[in-house]
Amino acid sequence: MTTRRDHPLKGVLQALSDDLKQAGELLGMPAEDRLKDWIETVGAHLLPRLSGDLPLVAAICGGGSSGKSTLFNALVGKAVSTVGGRAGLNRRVLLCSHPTLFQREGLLSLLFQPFDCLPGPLTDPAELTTPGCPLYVPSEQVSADLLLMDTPDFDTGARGVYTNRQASRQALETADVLIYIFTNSNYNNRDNTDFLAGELTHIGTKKCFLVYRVYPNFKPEEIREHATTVARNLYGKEAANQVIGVYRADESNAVASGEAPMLLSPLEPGAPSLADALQRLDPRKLQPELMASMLADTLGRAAAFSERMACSRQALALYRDALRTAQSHSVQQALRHFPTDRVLKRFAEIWLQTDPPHIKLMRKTGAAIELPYRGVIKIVKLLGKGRAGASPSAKARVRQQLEEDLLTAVHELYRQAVGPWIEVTAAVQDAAAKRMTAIVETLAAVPENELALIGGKARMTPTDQPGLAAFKVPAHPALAAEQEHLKNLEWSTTLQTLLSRKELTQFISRDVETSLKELAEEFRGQMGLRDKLHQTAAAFLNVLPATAAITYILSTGDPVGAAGIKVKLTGFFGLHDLYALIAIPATSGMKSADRRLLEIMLVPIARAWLSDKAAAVQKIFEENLTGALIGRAAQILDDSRETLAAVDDHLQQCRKAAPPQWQQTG
Ligand SMILES: Nc1nc2c(ncn2[C@@H]2O[C@H](COP(=O)(O)OP(=O)(O)OP(=O)(O)O)[C@@H](O)[C@H]2O)c(=O)[nH]1
Ligand SMILES: [Mg+2]
Repeated sequence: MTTRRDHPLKGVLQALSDDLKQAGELLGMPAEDRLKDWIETVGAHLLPRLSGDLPLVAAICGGGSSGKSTLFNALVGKAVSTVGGRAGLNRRVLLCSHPTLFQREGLLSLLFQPFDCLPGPLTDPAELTTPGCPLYVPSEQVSADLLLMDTPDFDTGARGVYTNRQASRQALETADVLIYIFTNSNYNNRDNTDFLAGELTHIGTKKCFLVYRVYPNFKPEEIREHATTVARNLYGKEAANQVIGVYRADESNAVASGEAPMLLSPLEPGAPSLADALQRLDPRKLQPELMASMLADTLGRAAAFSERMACSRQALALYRDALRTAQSHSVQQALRHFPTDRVLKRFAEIWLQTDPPHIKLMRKTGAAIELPYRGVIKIVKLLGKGRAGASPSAKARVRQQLEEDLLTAVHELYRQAVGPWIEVTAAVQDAAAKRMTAIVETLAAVPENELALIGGKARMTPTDQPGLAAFKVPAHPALAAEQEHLKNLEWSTTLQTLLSRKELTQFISRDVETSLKELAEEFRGQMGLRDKLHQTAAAFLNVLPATAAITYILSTGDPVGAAGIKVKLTGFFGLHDLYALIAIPATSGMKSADRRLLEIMLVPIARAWLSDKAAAVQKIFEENLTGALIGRAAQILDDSRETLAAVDDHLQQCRKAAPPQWQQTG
């Protein structure tokens, strides 16, 4: 919700946060802790700071029994917070400010958004010793520009489980400045300073005061030395700029017995008292500095997320391409043993039957074969001798072989589709393979610890076969749900369904007729009247089954020098060109000129037929296996393109909307 006093940055920052959240969800990184943390921090701590004038929030923090509540009471001028010898006494946050602050409508709910409940007035101090919502108490002694917090300790507990850390963390994240109180027994406790250092620099860098509760006989040099250790442990090299005052609080029996308030004195002579220093901290001065460092941090991290997300998008495109390439391989696998001989023979029959009447007449009179292709008759006779019909058992064998090929191909594709990796070879010359190679190179820059976001490290390595490269591409986290769905399918049932599907049966046998008829018509159309080739076609086709005996191989390289007729098939994703090699027995006694003629006839038929079948197999694969993955990937790629463009746009707008005093220099 925006109000009149909201800074213009608030709207764009909110939009940036929404975009990043959406992009994270699209790209399968909702569980990414750093993104979640960023979104929460922006919502809880940065956006509220863009809503008009806020008081300066100063939180007193430290280990159990270090004297936090005693210090709080001294600063607010009355014994309101519970004090005691048992470490971990305070379980809740206690707030104090001028009474007018608590009358400002909506202020507390804005500041305490990260807590699940709104602060209520303190009625019974005993409530502070039970966990619950923050409580507040007004005091005339504190200005309305300052909100002081007494916080639960962050070190009571055992074996790494700290009772009050969560409550303490929430309070510290809400604060603009911290007052860290420590004693001689815990000043060098790294566990404490490490925790605090994390909070101080969680988003931007917060400044702090140090209060050392010491024995009166401690010399200033000793105090300075210990305070320096603490400061260094908190901020490293930046310590001198970030610690804005060091105070000593001498141990006193009067304080212990509650007869006197804690007395603080600045370590540096002439420095203001802590109360004065706090009152003098102008929120309008301190906050721009904090805002500048918070914004720099926030926008820097957002830019890093956007970069990572762009990588994730690329990784998804890579996965989709690899899957489609694997699918092409499986199509190739499924078409390995297609019965070219039967196809060609039947085509010849159809061709003859569908000849126009005048051609039929010409054929009877012998006119047709007077035309340019002499020698055809001779070949027909020659080859006709070897012709063999397909027996019923041969037909059954062919069918079985086809089924086997198809099942092997489906199995292989399923394994790739549900696996953590796709491993596939692709022709380096192919456009898809070039794109995949480029993506693999870009993604090589993703650091080890970020690889989980894109599923793992993608690789491309050359193979023994020239022109072929091997790709190993991790499954993308954004497709986890679709992969899981595929995994959960009962595989044997899926196969059953697949095998019983109408189009599959048709693929294997029945629609042969229709396709061939269509093919014959198409050829006639293409040849035109001037082309007399078709008149001799029938003669050829009649004997082709014996000639092209019938084996063909599908390979992804050009079978240079191989004996037989090469049929180049294009349009297989990731495979560049596929070659079907149709073998012609050397014994056929064909002259090279006749062979060329045969090739002219045979190549288009084989190409059209195989392309048609390849499309049919691919359709079966997509409908049953890969479609959900490929479709979802395409959709995410589309949606995330827009979302990431919006992220970058809003990032720029945020940078522009930040006033100069919020721009970090150096
Ligand atoms: N002798 C002496 N005792 C002090 C002084 N300041 C605090 N104490 C005692 O130290 C004990 C702990 O003080 P608290 O102010 O409750 O400490 P705290 O950090 O709020 O403790 P928790 O709320 O339990 O985390 C109490 O018994 C105080 O009376 C001091 O300056 N001198
Ligand atoms: Mg306390």
